[in-house]
This record gives sequence, structure tokens and C-alpha cells, in this order.
Amino acid sequence: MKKLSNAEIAEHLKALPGWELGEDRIKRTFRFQDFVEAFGWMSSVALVAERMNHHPEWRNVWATVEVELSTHDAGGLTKLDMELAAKMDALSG
Ligand code: H2B
Repeated sequence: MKKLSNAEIAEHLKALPGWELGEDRIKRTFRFQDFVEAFGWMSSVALVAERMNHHPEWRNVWATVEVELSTHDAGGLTKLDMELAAKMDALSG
């Protein structure tokens, strides 16, 4: 999987409001009504991630989930991160 250029990253992020760019990753904090909603969303995302063979780094505290996406095999951001971010957004609404 090819690393995205800075221009490609910027273009993708236009369609992903709420996601911010880190050094080699994108990040977003999701907030839910309560723990059950947060963990339910994580379970749904986990199935998608496994199907994509692309897995998030994330941290859950009660109703909040902090997510960081990066493609470890590529040492940076690829299209897979953008696809997973979009799927996470879709499942959170
Ligand atoms: N997830 C993420 N985020 N980045 C990867 O490079 C990655 C992954 N690689 N999930 C996959 C698994 C790889 O390690 C396995 C061996 O297919």
C-alpha cells in the first residue's frame, strides 16, 4: 500500500471533518451518550476493521473513544486510513 502525498492527504481530509492530521496519522475523538453506545460502536468498527485487515489504535474512557489511524506497514497514511475513517464516521451517525 502506497503512502499518500501531503496533497492527497489534504484532499481526503476535506471529506473527513472532525479528523485532524498528526505527524504520520489522523486522529478524531468520538463522544457517545454512554459506555454502551461507545462500546457498541467499537464492536461494529472492529468487524469492519477486521474485514479490511486494517486496525485502529484507540482508547475508550466511558462514552469517549480517541482514535488514531495510520498504516504501520507503510510507515504513514494510506488510502486504507481514509477509508476506515469514513466508515467510522458513517457508523457513528
Ligand atoms: N492495521 C494498520 N492500521 N496498519 C497496518 O499496517 C496493518 C493493520 N497491517 N492491520 C496488517 C494488520 C498486518 O500487520 C497483518 C499482518 O496483515
